[in-house]
Order: sequence, then C-alpha cells, then structure tokens
Amino acid sequence: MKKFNIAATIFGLFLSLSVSAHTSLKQSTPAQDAMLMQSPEQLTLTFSGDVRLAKVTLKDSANQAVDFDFKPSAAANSHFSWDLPSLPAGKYKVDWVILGGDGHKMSGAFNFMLHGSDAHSKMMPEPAKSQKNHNH
Ligand SMILES: [Cu+2]
Repeated sequence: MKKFNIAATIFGLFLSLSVSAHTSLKQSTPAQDAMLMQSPEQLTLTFSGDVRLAKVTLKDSANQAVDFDFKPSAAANSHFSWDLPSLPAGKYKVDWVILGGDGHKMSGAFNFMLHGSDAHSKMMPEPAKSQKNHNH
C-alpha cells in the first residue's frame, strides 16, 4: 500500500509539472460541447498564457471550412476573438495550433453544435423536445 502511495504521488507530481509547463486552452466561446440555439456572433479563445496562434480553423460536419478572416498572430497574446458569419445549424469543430511561450507547438480541438429552427424537425419527427431533454 505504501509503495502504491509513493507511485501515485510521483505520478501526480509529474502531471502537475507537465500541466504548468505548457500553455493550454483555458476557455472558449462557443464552449466545448456547447449546444447553441442561435448562431454565435464571435469565436473567442483564451489561453492560460501568452501564445502565438499558428492556425485556427472552423469546420462544419461536411468538413467545409468557415471563413472568419483568421490571420496568424505575430504578437503573443492570451485572448483572441473573431466575428463569425451567420452559421447554418449543424455540428462544428474548431481546431487550433499555437506556439506557446516556451516555444512548444501545441494543438487542440473542440466541438459545438448549433440548433436551428428546422434542425430538430429534420432530426426528430415528433414535436420538438425541450432543451432539458437533450441527450446527444
Ligand atoms: Cu439537440
């Protein structure tokens, strides 16, 4: 049992070190796995430290990129935002690539879903369910 505790402590220490050494995505809008009823007006990314953005893409479920005038950032910053065009209902994926303060290249992705007025009538023939009953 003692041996296990030491191993767990070392593993926990290693985890916290590796987390603090790297910058990560702290917050975004839309949030990860968000279910929206209206097209989001902005895409924002907030990182845990200053980063330079190498690439950000927004793609729909057909893997078509949505153009939101992304340009790689020359200056390091921790918060970025872009105005979005009006999006049709569907599933979306945001992919990002950053260069962190320590020079490490990192990437990540998150999804969100946009429900339109007709999205549920296509998916569910029965009367629209309330948002609380969503389980996808
Ligand atoms: Cu739904």
